[in-house]
Amino acid sequence: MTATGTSTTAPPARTRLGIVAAALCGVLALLAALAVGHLAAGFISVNASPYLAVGNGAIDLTPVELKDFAVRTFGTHDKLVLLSGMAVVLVVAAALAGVASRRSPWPGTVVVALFGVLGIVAVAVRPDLGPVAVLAPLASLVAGVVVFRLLHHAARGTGAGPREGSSRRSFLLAGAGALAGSAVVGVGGQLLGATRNAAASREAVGRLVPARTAPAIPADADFAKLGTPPFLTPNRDFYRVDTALTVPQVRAEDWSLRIHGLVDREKRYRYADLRDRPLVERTITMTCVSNEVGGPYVSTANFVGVDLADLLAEAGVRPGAEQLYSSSVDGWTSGTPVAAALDRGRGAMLALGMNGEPLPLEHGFPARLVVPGLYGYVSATKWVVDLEVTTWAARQAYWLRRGWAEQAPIKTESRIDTPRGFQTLPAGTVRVAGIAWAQHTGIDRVEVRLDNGSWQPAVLSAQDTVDTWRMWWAELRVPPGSHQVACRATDHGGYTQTQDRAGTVPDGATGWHTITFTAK
Ligand SMILES: Nc1nc2c(c(=O)[nH]1)N[C@H]1C(S)=C(S)[C@@H](COP(=O)(O)O)O[C@H]1N2
Ligand SMILES: [Mo]
Repeated sequence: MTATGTSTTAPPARTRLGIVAAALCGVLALLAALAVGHLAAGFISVNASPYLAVGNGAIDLTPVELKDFAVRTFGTHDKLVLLSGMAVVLVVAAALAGVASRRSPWPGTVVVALFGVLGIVAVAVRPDLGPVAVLAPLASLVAGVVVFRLLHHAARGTGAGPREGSSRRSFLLAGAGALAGSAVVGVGGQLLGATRNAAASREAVGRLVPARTAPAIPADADFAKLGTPPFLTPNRDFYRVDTALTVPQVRAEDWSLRIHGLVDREKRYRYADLRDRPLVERTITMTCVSNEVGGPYVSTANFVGVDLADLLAEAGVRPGAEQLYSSSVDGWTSGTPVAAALDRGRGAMLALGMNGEPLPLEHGFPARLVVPGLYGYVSATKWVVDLEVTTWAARQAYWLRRGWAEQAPIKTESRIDTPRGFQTLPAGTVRVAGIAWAQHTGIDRVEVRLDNGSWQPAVLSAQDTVDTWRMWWAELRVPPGSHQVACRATDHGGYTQTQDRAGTVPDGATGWHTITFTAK
């Protein structure tokens, strides 16, 4: 307990910090440490910023069930949730460390230093950062310890005691100074980091004009007026799934792609070499394996790039090659069957552009892989820098090591977009509309069913190619009351979606999308 003002034992009271001051010492030292780390990272790479590095480390260490839950629950906001959660934990821990240091600065010093060590480890294990990068968390550690000691010293006597008033003033000054300094340093780091942004490089690329364009999209390829998505997903609406807390910044002029492994000759391609080739354009619907039945992780774009099969042929794939193991600049990896990558009928691409622009930074600028018909985690490496031709035994990609399947063709699925679940509508004729996809096989028909009635056929949009989604609509006679509507697709291979519900792990969800609505 704090000594009260009536206490006559002045010496212990003078050396004991007030509880608020003690907590502030911890929190302000934390802020200073993070800010200094961020500034130092500004000179190296944003990913060396200890806070981001610890967040990235947390993502890589998260058990697959938890990660799946986070993606399901928070969707694309999962990263914001993680960073905010970390902030809360750090602030609380720093405050507690401060409170534990009311008599002596040592407990707080140790905790601050331990945080620093955590940052150093998180940066040191990142595959995309060189050894110099640990200087950022090291600077962070030093700043945290120094600021904590200085504030702690200034706070002496802020507990009840004879010097209470004056020491409170000097502590407040020191605290305000630390706060302002952290803000300046942190913003400086942010501005410095922004100068390494790849946006200007992307701007400078200009138009990527395909020599071979994709087949024209049929006029009635979507039923957007009836509540389906537009056929081509605008880039800003295209779903985004990746493990990167900060979008990797790779300038086209610094980028190159290496092809090696089971090949006759190792190859290295620069951006300028590739963009000067005759480019191909393909319309492709991408899907994430983490898409729940009815989920949002499916989008379609016109991709422009080069045939992956051309690049692999130039390197000369050797017999015995099974896996194309691709790595992104931030160390994420993916394993694609070599057969799928070489199959010219499938049309796997190294894409440089998307919907008439260079790839957006968050979709993999300068270059990514896109392989029609395979879930993104086994095919669609963004910020790709390395292709190793190898075997399945030799390399295990990021999600394979975390329990997802080695082979992951996209499953035939369909989704209801209108009505929305739990919507209330006038009874009578209700129009149901949605999307269906069966990449590389093609959608043959979609049926809908009210409650447990009989299946009735939906009207399908014109087929673009078998690699893109199709839209559908149907009208149902609906009496007043609460109802369920379900849909199911059948592909050109004759497969009708199974009713059996399966979760996303290990190779994609199954089941019929069913929604509940009320007719009045
Ligand atoms: N570098 C990198 N590439 C990646 C991923 C990733 O985490 N890192 N995620 C993959 C997954 S799981 C999917 S579904 C697609 C999503 O691509 P998009 O974000 O452009 O929609 O990217 C793939 N490429
Ligand atoms: Mo994915």
